[in-house]
Amino acid sequence: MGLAAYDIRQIPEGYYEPAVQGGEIRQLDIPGYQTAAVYLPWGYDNSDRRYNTLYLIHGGGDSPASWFGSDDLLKNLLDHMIADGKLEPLIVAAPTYYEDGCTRKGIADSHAAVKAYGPVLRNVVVPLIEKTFRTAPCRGHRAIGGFSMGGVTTWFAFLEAMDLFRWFLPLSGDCWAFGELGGSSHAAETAALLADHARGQDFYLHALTGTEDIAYPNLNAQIEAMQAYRKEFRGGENFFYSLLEGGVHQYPDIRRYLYHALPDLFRL
Ligand code: FER
Repeated sequence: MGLAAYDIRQIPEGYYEPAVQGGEIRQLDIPGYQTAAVYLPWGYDNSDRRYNTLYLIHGGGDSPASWFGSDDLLKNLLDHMIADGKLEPLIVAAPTYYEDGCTRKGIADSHAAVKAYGPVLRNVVVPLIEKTFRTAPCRGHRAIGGFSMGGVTTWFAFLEAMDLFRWFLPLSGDCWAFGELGGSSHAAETAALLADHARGQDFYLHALTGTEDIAYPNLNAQIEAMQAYRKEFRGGENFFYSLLEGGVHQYPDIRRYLYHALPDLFRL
């Protein structure tokens, strides 16, 4: 297949160890929802600049701590990328689609939570992040990405929030507009719907997954179907698809996708 690229960069040795210039993780209370984690880059408190913001959504059954808190691996990776000039300093907001007190986090419950999340993201999460932190508050400076159910969330944002986000990074997750695993079960309809929302819009979409990832068949079928819409999804211009040979449905490979894809965001 022509679109897929297999050149996903490897994370350099030492990037998971603490960097000399380290950012900070803050917890942010979101009304009605479980607490979000927010990465602020090194130097945030000593500047008055505004930052690009990535909204980064966790997988089903996981939490913001899956990105920031359970370990420092992603924080250290971002710190090193920024310190080495590979990535402009940015804010990474990791909110959750799970409501306060939610304990049912199976696939059907998570699907329902993600489907209901669009208005929350729009009316609660983004405004609160932008009130609390010095973000650059316009779509050219906002990205959304996520892993698995967070990838599903990212595709919903593509359909529902093109006015809020310009940059989209679905990681090992397909579009569920036509139901669970809709990227494969309803590939043609999904592609047509996405194309309807893409038409005439200025956006950047980079989907990434691994060939051994459980979501690969679903995402791959969807991406193949999307390639029928050449005017809307222009490979190498606004549409990218990267595959890691042997990559699996786990955060270590997902962090590698972020390492590979983040430097190309926010280039206007
Ligand atoms: C997929 C997208 C999301 C997928 C699985 C998920 C199997 C999520 C699963 C979960 O949260 O348990 O394409 O393929």
